[in-house]
Amino acid sequence: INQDKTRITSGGKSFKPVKIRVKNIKEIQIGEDLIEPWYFSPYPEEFNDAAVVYICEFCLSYYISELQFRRHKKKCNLFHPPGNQIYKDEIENLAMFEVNGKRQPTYCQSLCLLSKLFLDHKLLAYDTLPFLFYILCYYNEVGYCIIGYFSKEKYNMENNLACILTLPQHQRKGYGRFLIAFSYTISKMQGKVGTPEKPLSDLGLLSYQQYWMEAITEVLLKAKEEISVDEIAYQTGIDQKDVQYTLHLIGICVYLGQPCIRISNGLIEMVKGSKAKKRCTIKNDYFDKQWVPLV
Ligand code: 1VU
Repeated sequence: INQDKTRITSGGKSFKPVKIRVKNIKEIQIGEDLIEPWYFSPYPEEFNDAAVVYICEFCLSYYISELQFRRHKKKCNLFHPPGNQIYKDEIENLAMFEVNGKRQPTYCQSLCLLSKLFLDHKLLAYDTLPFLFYILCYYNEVGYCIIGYFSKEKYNMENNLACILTLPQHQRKGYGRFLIAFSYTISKMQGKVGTPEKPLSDLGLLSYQQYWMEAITEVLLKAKEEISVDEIAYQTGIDQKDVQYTLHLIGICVYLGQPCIRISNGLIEMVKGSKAKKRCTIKNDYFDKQWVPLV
């Protein structure tokens, strides 16, 4: 380990130095929440010694001085992400905003810095121009506070999601599932199927496996007759490879003279139970009627 806290490791046969960055930010405060980051994120170097990094819950700008942060809060006039509101659920007080990385580079770079604190396996996108960002917020009388987001490359024909995050204080409440479902809803609106960018983190994989399993089982249970992998992909927006992967993963592909699908009562109960737990599901009526996916 060097003095600058980088570690030189061997990367296989030919010796390749690999820099491993150690966690640099001790705590962040965003809104009312004080959160301990999980990983390194390239905030300016002077932030490394700060006890707390203060992050504005609306514009995501960051400060190490509480005084400067308070001054910022007095004059910050942003009360929602700087993009178009494309979805609103007035029962759950949830809204989705589409932010263009080309038009709002500062906000999107701040969002990437924030999300890197909880993502280990992704490089930080300094160039936000090729991405759209879909920000999930809950709203109250003060404004629209970020819960999580996913990004999507504008001109990628395969990947319908590049990066996904639910802020730690909101995790395990179904928002990750909501964001994943949203990415597939957009694919279906575009008449496409899609897959998330690889690699997936451990938590990303767990969330996707659960989503794929529920979405595919639901289609299978509704099917009145034989159904092909292509048809399942079409109905769910999940690409054919992920459909096949999931069918094998849940072990419902059996060979009875020909490939068949056998769904156990256990799986049906599990999917029903999981659905019953979900607080927020996507409703087509809640989309802005004027909005169409950009790409
Ligand atoms: O709650 P259920 O059991 O009904 O469903 C969960 C569960 O099956 C699974 N899951 C987990 N299982 C075990 N331990 C966990 N900690 C865990 N977290 C999730 O996923 C189902 C959905 O759960 P959720 O809808 O409540 O999901 P969250 O809101 O907690 O968000 C999931 C993500 C992955 C977004 C969240 O954990 C997160 O932001 N993690 C840090 C960043 C990250 O790893 N992102 C994914 C990187 S991969 C990538 O971006 C490329 C596409």
